[in-house]
Amino acid sequence: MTISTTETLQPGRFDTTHSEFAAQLPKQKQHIKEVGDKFESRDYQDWRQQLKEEGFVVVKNVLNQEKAQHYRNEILNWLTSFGTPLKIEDKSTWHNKNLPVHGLHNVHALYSVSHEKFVWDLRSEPKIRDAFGKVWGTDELLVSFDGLNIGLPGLQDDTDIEQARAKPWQHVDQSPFKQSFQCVQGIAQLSKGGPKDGGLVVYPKSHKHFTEFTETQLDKSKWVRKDWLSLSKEHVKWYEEVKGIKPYKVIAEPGDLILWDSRTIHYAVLAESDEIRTIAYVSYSPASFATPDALEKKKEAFEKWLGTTHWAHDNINPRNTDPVLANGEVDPRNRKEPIQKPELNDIVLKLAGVKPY
Ligand SMILES: O=C(O)CCC(=O)C(=O)O
Ligand SMILES: [Fe+2]
Repeated sequence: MTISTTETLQPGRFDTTHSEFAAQLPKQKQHIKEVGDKFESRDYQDWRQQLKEEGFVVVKNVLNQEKAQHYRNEILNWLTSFGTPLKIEDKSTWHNKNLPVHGLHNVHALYSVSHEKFVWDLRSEPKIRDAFGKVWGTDELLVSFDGLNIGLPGLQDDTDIEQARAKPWQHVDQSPFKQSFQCVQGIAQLSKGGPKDGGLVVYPKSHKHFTEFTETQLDKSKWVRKDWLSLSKEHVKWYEEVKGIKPYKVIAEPGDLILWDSRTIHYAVLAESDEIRTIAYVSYSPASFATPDALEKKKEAFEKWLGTTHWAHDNINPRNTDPVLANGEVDPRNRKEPIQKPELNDIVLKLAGVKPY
């Protein structure tokens, strides 16, 4: 099955007309800013200090090896559940046409995968929730309905797509209209993430220059509300040459949790090794950050088994596009619900924003 661009997969991120939250909800905005400022005003004796200072951190061993292996297997079983010739043990079958429709950068977020039971089991893991709880100072959290990243080294495709995929794609996942610490993104690392393996690249400390960057390097009249900002070569040059910030490949092991501030510049690199990258995106924020409107949208997305973006509490724009094949037809293998539905327990319903705290 052929690739679809990130744009077609994530309509919500590109919908600039949605939600006038910033202008209309000053109280909510103030609350979010206060919580974020509080985090940044303190010093910590643990990993939070690195998150605060460097804009990213690896929290070790939030899952034991058995669990990491279990979730990895679930991801690979899901990938091979579409009745295509794809076989994990046979590299010659690693062709894009044998995969479910996904984003250019190996993000899988369609076919209701965001709501598979194993994804919800992972989101419910106590040590993952605790890590975010420590950042935000509350265990009353919402979670994003986010996707997976599955990187098959040397995945075959059309040459132009292979070339596009290999290029750096520096970006931040926060709108310039949001000028404070308010979203922490996460990767539950389920495969090896050594120097040669596929993985996240960050620009340490770049989060500290977000305000200056957006005010001086962007045309303010073109600021958009979506939580996605792609950086041009000139923008990257500004960070590298004016601010002296260099990219850093994050090293992580199965069972670790990578966290980063959404204002930190980042992208992912492809593997130079044989390791299949298997990770799940997880992001949690305080339930108090969400407006009634956002909660309503979240509930609807949950009920329809739709994914959203990296953000748990805002810009809840469901990914309600069908997977479209290269020939323009909707994939006949499309699913409108997960293969195995999650258990609708209290933890899941509260994280989903369906049940109030
Ligand atoms: O897959 C990755 O490491 C990064 C993807 C990304 O940019 C994100 O999750 O915001
Ligand atoms: Fe990102």
